[in-house]
This record gives sequence, C-alpha cells and structure tokens, in this order.
Amino acid sequence: MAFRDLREFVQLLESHGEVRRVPAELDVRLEIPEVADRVSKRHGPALVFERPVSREAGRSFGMPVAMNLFGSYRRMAWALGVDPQTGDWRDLDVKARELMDKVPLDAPSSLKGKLDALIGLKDLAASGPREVKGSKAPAQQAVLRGHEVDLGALPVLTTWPGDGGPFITLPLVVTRSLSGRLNVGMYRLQVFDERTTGLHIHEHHDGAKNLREWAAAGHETMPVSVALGGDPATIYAATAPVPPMIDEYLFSGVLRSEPVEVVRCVTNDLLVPAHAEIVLEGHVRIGELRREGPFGDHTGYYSLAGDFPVFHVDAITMRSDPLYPATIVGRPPMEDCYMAKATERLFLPVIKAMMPEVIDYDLPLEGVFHNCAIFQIKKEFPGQAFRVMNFAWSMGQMMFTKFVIVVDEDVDCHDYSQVAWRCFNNVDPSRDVLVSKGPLDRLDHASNYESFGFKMGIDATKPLPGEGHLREWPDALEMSPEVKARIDELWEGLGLDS
Ligand SMILES: Cc1cc2nc3c(=O)[nH]c(=O)nc-3n(C[C@H](O)[C@H](O)[C@H](O)COP(=O)(O)O)c2cc1C
Ligand SMILES: [Mn+2]
Repeated sequence: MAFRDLREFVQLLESHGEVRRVPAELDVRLEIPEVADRVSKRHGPALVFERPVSREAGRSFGMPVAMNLFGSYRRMAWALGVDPQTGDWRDLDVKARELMDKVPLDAPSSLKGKLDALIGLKDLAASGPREVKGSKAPAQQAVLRGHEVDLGALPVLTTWPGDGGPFITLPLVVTRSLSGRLNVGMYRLQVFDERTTGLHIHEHHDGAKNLREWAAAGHETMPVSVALGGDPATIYAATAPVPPMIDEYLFSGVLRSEPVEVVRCVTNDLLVPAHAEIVLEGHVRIGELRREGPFGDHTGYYSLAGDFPVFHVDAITMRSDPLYPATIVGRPPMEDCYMAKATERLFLPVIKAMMPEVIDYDLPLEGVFHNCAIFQIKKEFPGQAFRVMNFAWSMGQMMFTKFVIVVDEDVDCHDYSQVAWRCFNNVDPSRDVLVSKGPLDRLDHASNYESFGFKMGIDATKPLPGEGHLREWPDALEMSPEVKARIDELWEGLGLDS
C-alpha cells in the first residue's frame, strides 16, 4: 500500500527508529538548518523540530518542521514504495523496469513504438490522479482568505547566512499548460511578505514553459498553486526529470501503483494533492519580475540573485494540525542527493532504451544532479564514446551535464577509484577529450554566461583500431588464475591476516 500522506511516511520511519524529534526551541533562521545540516552530513535520521520559533518576529509557530525525511538511501527507497522489511535500494532497478513497461518515458521513434505507447497510455489512465471533493481533502480542513492570509505564520526557514530571506524549500508548484496538462515541479519560493513570494522557475523547466505559453496567449495572470507535503512519491516526482508530456501526478501514480488523490483549489481550478499539509493558492502576474536570492544552493555555493516571477497568494488551505516539510540544500551530501540518486536509478532503463550500448551510469553526489555523469558502455565501433556524450547532451535535463566520462564495460562506473584510474592512465587529451557547448543548469556559476556554456566529454575507453591510436595497447595487469588459486590455498598458513 502506498503512503497516503507525509505523516504516514513519518510514522513508518518512526517505527524503524529513523526519526528524531527535537523538542528544543530552535530558530527558523539558521538554527534549525544548522542542526539539519549536521545530521545530514552524518547520514543521520529524519528530524521533526517540534518548537520552531522566530526571535526576530517574536513568535513561536503552531506547527512542527519535518526535515531530512528522504536523507538516506533506505528512506528514499521506502518513500518510493520499496518494502521496508524485505527490500533495499537495488529494488529501485526493478521499479525502474516496471515504470518503463508502464510509462513510455522514451520518445517512441518507430510506428510500432507509437502503437505500443498508445496502448500503454490507455492502461495509464488508471494511474492518473483521482479527484476527490473538498470535504474529503485534509488539505482543505482550514481555509484562509483575504486578510487571514499570512505567510509569516508558517515556520519558513532561512537556511544560510547570506540568503536573501526565508525560503520555502520543498514546495510542489502546480501549473497548467494552455492545453490543460498539469505540471508539478519543485521550485523554491522566497517569502517577500505576508502574501507574496518569488517563484524561482528556471527557464528550461516545464513550469516556465507554461508561463511562456500563458504570456504568449495574452493572459494577464496565470494560476499557480503550491502544495507542501503530500505523499512522498509525489514530492519526489516534482523533482524528477519527467518528460513534459507526462504529468507528475500520473508518474507518481505509477510509482505508487495507486492513483494520487487530488482536490480542486478553492480559488483557482488547479488540482493539488488532497493529502497535502498546506496549500498556497494564487497566481503570477504575467511580466512581473522581482529580485530573488541569493540562496545557499545545492552546488555548495550561493546561487546569485536574479529576477524571477512573483507568486501572489490568494488563499491558504491546510490541515487542522499541519506538519511543515522543509529541506536544506548545500554542499553534498545533503537530502536532495538521495533524490538525485533515485532519479539515476529510475531513469536507467530510459537511457538504455535510447543508447543500448550503455550498461550503467552514475551521477556522483558531488556533481549535484547535472555536473557530472559517468557512462559504462559496451564499445563496438570507433567514436562510440562520443556518440554517448552527444546523446547525453541532447536528452531532457541530462543536456545540462557539464562533464561526461565514458568508460568500458569492464569498469564499474560506481567505483570512482576505477574510473579515475582509467581516466588518468588511458586518456590522451588531444584525442579523447571533446569540448562542446550548449545549455547549462541555471545554477552553474563557473560559466561566463547564465545557463549557457562549455561542457567536456572524456573518452576513457580503450581505443579501437580506427580511433587514431597507432601503437600497441597494453593489457591491464591481472595475476594468472593458477597462481591466484595456489596462493588462496596457502593464504591462511601465511599468517598475514592477523
Ligand atoms: C530541493 C530541490 C530544489 C529545487 N529548486 C529548484 C528551483 O528553485 N528552481 C527550479 O527551476 N528547479 C529546482 N529544482 C529542480 C526541479 O525541481 C527539477 O528539475 C524538476 O524536474 C523540474 O520539473 P519540471 O520540468 O516539471 O518543471 C529543485 C530540485 C530539488 C530537489
Ligand atoms: Mn514536468
């Protein structure tokens, strides 16, 4: 059974000793984040801060703050429905294959592929979101409008000392395309005052595409709603590189093997998770921009201030006893790294479907989602490692990848010592390095321009004839099996283990 909401997930974690409750009064400005950072760095438990306060505003908040819920391989796997008793992280590979069967995540290129996709889409309807009435939606137990709307009543964290203000860090931002397709993306919200926030949508993301569509059609406003909480798979789905033609509720429904229950907002017609803790309903005014940031980001640096759309909150709906979910991003390892690792596993079959030579790939935590990808391939023709780089740079959010490293099939791409050994010893920079350019993640601060710059591919595979290496290529060292077997027999007697 899938989790219905965040509190069910917290209960499961609690029953496995994976939650620590913190009863001490701690400030939402920097203190709670510093505790969460230390615990994340130690790969520690999920945290529920029971008494968040703001000394600056002279208030204590009537709701606890939940953090680090996804902050380990185990918890992330459980969030996506892996059985806590019998399963482990590797089950995500199984889940990934199921997903591929159910959702045609790869763009079908052949007619047969198209037909399969259509048939699959019919089955998919059963996984789409299911609308429930407001009276059945815990997210609408309380409705605040007009002067009752006050973002200052939420325990919104300021996570790093140089931040431009407090930020809502785990929001599910719901928008709609003009054709009616919903999109759920995670974009941070800087709280400006009681009723307005920034809306930090990068131009490449689906929410920004929707906004451009509404603007081009001449609308003055676009409805936006933001859910905090909901079931853990839906929270993850908002961060996943789901192709634009598939809405994240449906993706989550497939992950959960159960539809996501949604409810229509009170003041706009967007659908939000019915089991969310808190929902901010509102709109953006087309063309209105405001300075947002800086913000201590998951690169481990501040992302610079920039101009972003403004979210006007028209109503707040919530449970009668809400739990405020938050995360702190920063230098890895942090909670969101495990979300990135889940994406790495869940999207492996998609990558393999498009590049059959790929055996596996790895996104190192230090590369925070988009700065590095290591591909392990079965190389069969000259230039194939370069095909992999070019393909990677053309795929969805993989296009941002700044460093692509390609290794042979006999190298474990998850073992960075093996990868480094091959890179440092096999690579001739004049032959094996490709410097290319294209879109970069908005958060990249090293490139000369925002969201655009250079990338590097490193081919650390053994050159094939026809790739320009004209000398003999030596074998990697390996002891002969007979000698290994003999020494295995003698080993204990040599007394070297003690
Ligand atoms: C904790 C966290 C914070 C994020 N913050 C932002 C953000 O502020 N702006 C943004 O555009 N993407 C942000 N992302 C990345 C997007 O959520 C992610 O790329 C997602 O796939 C975008 O979905 P979309 O293409 O449907 O818009 C964040 C991801 C995580 C895990
Ligand atoms: Mn999307």
